[in-house]
Amino acid sequence: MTRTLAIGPYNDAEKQGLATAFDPVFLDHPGAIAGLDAQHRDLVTTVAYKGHSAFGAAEMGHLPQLGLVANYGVGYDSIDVATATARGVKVTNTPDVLNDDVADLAVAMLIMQAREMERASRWARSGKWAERGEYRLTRKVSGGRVGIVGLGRIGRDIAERLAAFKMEVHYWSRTEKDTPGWTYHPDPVALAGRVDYLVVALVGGPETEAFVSRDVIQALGPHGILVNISRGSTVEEAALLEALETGRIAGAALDVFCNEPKIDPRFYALDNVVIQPHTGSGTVETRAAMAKLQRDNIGAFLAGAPLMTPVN
Ligand code: 8YV
Repeated sequence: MTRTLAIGPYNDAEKQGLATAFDPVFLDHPGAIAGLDAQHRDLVTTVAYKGHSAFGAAEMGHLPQLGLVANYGVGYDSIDVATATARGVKVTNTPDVLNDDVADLAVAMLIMQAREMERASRWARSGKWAERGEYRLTRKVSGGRVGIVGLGRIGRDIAERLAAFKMEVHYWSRTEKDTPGWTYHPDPVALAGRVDYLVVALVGGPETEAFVSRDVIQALGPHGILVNISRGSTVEEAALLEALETGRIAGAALDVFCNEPKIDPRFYALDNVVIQPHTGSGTVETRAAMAKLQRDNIGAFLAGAPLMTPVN
């Protein structure tokens, strides 16, 4: 019986990689752990985790010998790290290898929303271009003012890309960073009031829950566009929906939502929202790199070597 469980929606290549390296038992969902027989659960030392369902005290409680939860993803807000630490369980994630893809998508979504690319495409496809003429004018991105909420590794990569678009870069972060030419705002409401575009690049989890609050959204104003590539939980979603429905902000481009993938259907009815199904890191190259880093962490743990990217 294997010491490793691979839990979550792995694709074929990821399954193959894990199977070759560790011959794990694959489970679709953490809820399936309880269904394993107790003899097997007692042997498990390692979990390769993927997905966004909660992995907490109940799941860990079924695995008395658990020593490692190796998360597939930079964000590990679904894993109860405090409980893991208290139980002596190490947690690892997959930072950095996805920064480029997530930053690329953030920039693409910002432009897509400002230039109304999805609506303009529909205009052309539906024959309206030929019937009614040119699509209406949209908004200029280059040279605009952008605010980044959370200047971690991904936030910084987004800001660098947008600086190349000659944008004025403003940011909020827990502490001021060494970023010559970029303007720090200790207050997220003040930041939102100064910019045309607000890009959320926070970590998920209880500390950032609804950090982009009703007041922040209100401050962004009727010409403002919100981009979120972090977690649905970082934005006060009810306030965002209201602001989009009533024109209190101009639009949003969202890769993440509360209750993914069963997102609030009110989003589907909105013309001023670009929706992506949480694909920030979703390229063949980056997902392969994430899968490898997850396997490297598991390999190191099983060999008693230092972990590559521990979070606790
Ligand atoms: C997910 C992500 O890992 O890295 C993160 O934090 O949100 C994504 O890259 C991916 O969707 C697989 O669950």
